[in-house]
Amino acid sequence: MKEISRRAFVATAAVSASIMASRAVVAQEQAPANPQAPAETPPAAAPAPEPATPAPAPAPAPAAPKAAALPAGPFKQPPLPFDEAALDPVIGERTVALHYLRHHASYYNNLNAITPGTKYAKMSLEEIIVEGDHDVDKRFFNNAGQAWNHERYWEMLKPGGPKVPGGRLAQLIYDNFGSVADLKEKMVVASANLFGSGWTWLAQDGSKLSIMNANGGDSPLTIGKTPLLGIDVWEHAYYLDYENRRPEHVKAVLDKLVNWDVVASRLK
Ligand code: MN3
Repeated sequence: MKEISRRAFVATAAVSASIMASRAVVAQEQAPANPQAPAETPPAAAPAPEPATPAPAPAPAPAAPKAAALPAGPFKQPPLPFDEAALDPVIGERTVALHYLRHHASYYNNLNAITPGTKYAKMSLEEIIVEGDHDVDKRFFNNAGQAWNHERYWEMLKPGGPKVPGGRLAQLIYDNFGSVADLKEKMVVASANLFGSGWTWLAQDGSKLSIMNANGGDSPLTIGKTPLLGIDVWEHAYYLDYENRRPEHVKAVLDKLVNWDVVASRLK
């Protein structure tokens, strides 16, 4: 069945190539005689032959990847601190599986491929981020940044934590933003204004909290601030569940998933 379709396609392509070739010859031959003359209209290409058999049924959706693909090291991806279905329905199981096992894992695989024999081979992720930020070759910075960002991301989404900030973190949010609701609203707006792929961060600098957008794998680490809470707004983080509705996704994560104990534990 497939073989017939492929042969039909090859035959059609061969006819088209032949027509194109003859057109080129005609144009070349006519050009010197009368450059202003309109190009000869070639005969219309023959319609593609109908396939002899019905098209095959669409393949079933691929299963979520399995943990066997985890990077071997020396840079190793930490285990996901919850079940892949644990964030459903805010973030679906398939999104988590693809995000963790393919996207996040790829950054360790890349580091394991590119760091041997370089000054980065023995560094921690944080050290690569700070050092690699000044390197013209951004592969080290980008992959270490994304590996590190996602480690904090999964940790911060770990189910079971309080859904509202408390203690010193609550006071800092009150002092800097007026309320938790205002902080969340500003983060949603900021995320919507981030052009392309990146992260919307809540960062700390002493008693000052601020919201910042970062492109690609950048983070507050590169400007000496403490990353408290980072929302991944690369499309792979939300597209299966929210399509292009990024603000809706960010609001749902802030309202329903963030483990505020983990965020508070990052305060300096
Ligand atoms: Mn991501």
